[in-house]
Amino acid sequence: MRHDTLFMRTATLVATLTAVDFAIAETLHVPADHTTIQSCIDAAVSGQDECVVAPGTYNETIDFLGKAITLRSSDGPEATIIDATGLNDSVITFKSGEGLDSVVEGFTITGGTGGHHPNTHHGGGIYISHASPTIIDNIITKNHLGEDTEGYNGGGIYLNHSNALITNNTIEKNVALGGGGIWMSFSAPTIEDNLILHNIADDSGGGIGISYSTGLISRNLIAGNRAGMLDGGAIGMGVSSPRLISNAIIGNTSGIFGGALLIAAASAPTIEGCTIVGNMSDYNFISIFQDSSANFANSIIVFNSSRKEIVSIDRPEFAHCDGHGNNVGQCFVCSAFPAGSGGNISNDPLFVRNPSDGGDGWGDDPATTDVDEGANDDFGDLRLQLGSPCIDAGDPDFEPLPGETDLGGRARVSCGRVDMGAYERVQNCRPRTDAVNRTPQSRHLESTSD
Ligand SMILES: [Ca+2]
Ligand SMILES: [Ca+2]
Ligand SMILES: [Ca+2]
Repeated sequence: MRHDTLFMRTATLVATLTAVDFAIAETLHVPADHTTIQSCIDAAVSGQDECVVAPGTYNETIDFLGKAITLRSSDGPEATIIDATGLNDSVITFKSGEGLDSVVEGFTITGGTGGHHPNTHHGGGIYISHASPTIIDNIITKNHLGEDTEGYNGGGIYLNHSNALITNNTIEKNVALGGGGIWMSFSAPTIEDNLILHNIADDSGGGIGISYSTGLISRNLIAGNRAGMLDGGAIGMGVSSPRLISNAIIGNTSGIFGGALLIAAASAPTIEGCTIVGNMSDYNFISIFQDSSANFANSIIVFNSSRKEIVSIDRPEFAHCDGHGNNVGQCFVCSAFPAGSGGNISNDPLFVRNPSDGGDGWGDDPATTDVDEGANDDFGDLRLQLGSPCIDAGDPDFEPLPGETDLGGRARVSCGRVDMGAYERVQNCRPRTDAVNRTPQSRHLESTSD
């Protein structure tokens, strides 16, 4: 009897260990195994299974339910569409403490109107609160937060208390009150290698709206976004200090302040290796105020414009930047840009091709419903031509992170010294003949008097 008991215990223990050690991760197929995406997530075992979705259009909304699983398409975002049209909610929701091992990969995410609060809608495409999932390789487009609600942020993606990873997505033509493309509050996400295009914020932050947040925003193309009535065409921030690294910020507009950037309410971002070109607003295209500061380094800030004079703003710091061709006298950068000191210059950067709005402005003007003025926007080719004054003109002491690349995916530093702007030019690294016999000190003096 005693022997039997011991045997049974041992058998139970072995069975338990076997179940744990040899659990087979299952790939669940939609619609073959589960007719809807949500029913697949309902069935999936957290930390173990994945849901793979076949091409098609799925009219549903998704909640990850806290599960550490990968939800991916078999054939990529163009062929696999989650459309929440008519369902009056966010398309995908993370609100149960999900971490980076909860993954959405390879979908078109559209038709969302946000949800989750009685009178306010947030997160048309993806709603993330107190969770930090991975959002990769999706097209998040034409999500439009309801206009009859009291407040609504994050047309494409809404982040609240989140350290999410958002990478390799196209976030395009979403509409919200704040943060047309992305909204973040109390968050520190990583937003890398995305196209953030033609989103509209009726209020602030056409591309990205940032509130009480930090985080890393790097290697994104942020272009043609619009903050209609207020400010921050590309990015609007308050009480925030994110790092903006190697982004191209092109052709964004706002109704009042900061066609490119609004930096307000004790914000203190760093802007490094960025190319900021062709942005437009009524007042200064980079607006910095309410005890805010901004450190610009190794960046190109050219051909931007503002229609009216400056109002009160705080002074940014510039080091090794090119400020050139900005609309004269009507913006901070053009009137007070410190060319000739701190490694700053004022020269045409010689882009391969300058951006052009096609003659009818950047982005779709909502006032004209019959024509999309954004359709002819050309965001140019902002790589540097041979002979550009921005080549090897960045901070000589700049050290890239291991594996860090420029916006085009090349090494961030070529020829021993970083270039200004988002794109590094790779070329033959011959020593300049005029510099051969100079000491480092004399070269330094020359560079500061450019
Ligand atoms: Ca246009
Ligand atoms: Ca229009
Ligand atoms: Ca270089």
